[in-house]
Amino acid sequence: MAGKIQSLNEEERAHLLPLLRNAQWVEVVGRDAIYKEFVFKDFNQAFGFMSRVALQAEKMDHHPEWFNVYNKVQITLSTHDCGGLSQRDITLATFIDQASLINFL
Ligand code: H2B
Repeated sequence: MAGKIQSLNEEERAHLLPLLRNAQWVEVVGRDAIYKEFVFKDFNQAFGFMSRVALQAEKMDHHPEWFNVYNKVQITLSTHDCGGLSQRDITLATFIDQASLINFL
């Protein structure tokens, strides 16, 4: 493992959490994590999205907690190695938001 991953500090949170909220990510109650629900046209689009996210997650060695039924994908991001939100969650959330738009280009 490449060094101990740090939880986001107060300054980083003050800056980043409003931006994430603007992008429809919400803070999970009772846990240092963020959550967002994605709805696609059908299962094919949802699973295409999940495939892109899965490849990126594996590349980053940072994995989402997620749940899929048909066209809906619910995602929770947190860093188990630090017991809360880290920069890796922000990086993955940014990728996920980009990946979710591909069907609409
Ligand atoms: N994913 C997430 N979301 N948080 C982690 O702390 C994490 C991970 N750690 N994927 C990685 C794998 C770690 O367990 C392995 C051993 O590198």
